[in-house]
Amino acid sequence: MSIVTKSIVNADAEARYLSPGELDRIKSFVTSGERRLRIAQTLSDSRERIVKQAGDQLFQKRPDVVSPGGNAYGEEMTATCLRDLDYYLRLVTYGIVAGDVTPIEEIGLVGVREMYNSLGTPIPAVAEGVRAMKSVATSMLSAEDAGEAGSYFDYVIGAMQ
Ligand SMILES: CCC1=C(C)/C(=C/C2=NC(=C\c3[nH]c(/C=C4\NC(=O)[C@H](C)[C@H]4CC)c(C)c3CCC(=O)O)/C(CCC(=O)O)=C2C)NC1=O
Repeated sequence: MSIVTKSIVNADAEARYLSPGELDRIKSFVTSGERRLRIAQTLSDSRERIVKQAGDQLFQKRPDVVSPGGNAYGEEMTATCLRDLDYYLRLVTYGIVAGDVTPIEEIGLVGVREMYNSLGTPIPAVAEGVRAMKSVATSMLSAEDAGEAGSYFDYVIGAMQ
């Protein structure tokens, strides 16, 4: 839910007007809109490159995951692993557009530990892959845009610690 919808739902639940604080937060959401959309566009356009380079970095750092016995060993499993990175990049773009981590949380982080544990997927290695995507993605952005985008990647990484 975006900050706009959320504020309206909260205010209407109490049958009141939006408070000055809520209007301030909506104002900063609106004024940062163009920047957030620009960032999401860049990351969406570059998704293949970001996922590919981050995968290369991850497998260099964690050769065990693509070695025999590793969770991402074999062409099909490696492709599934890269698909998961692409999922998280997509969710990061949702968060950036919404100006809110809730979509990332609800779609990709609730129950994630249990899921990866049951698949035998090492969560620290997934976090490493997301960290690599952050580094590739932010290198394509201005310092200010990188700061904004970086915080959403950090949110995902933090949830996987
Ligand atoms: C959008 C929200 C969403 C997420 C996040 C998601 C993740 C997800 N990753 C899966 C599998 C998997 N995920 C990985 C990922 C990896 N293995 C490693 O060693 C690496 C560290 C890592 C890549 C970074 C692998 C290899 C599998 C297949 C495991 C298997 O089939 O045994 C599966 C099991 C079903 C399937 O294969 O599709 C799910 C549900 N699905 C979703 O709908």
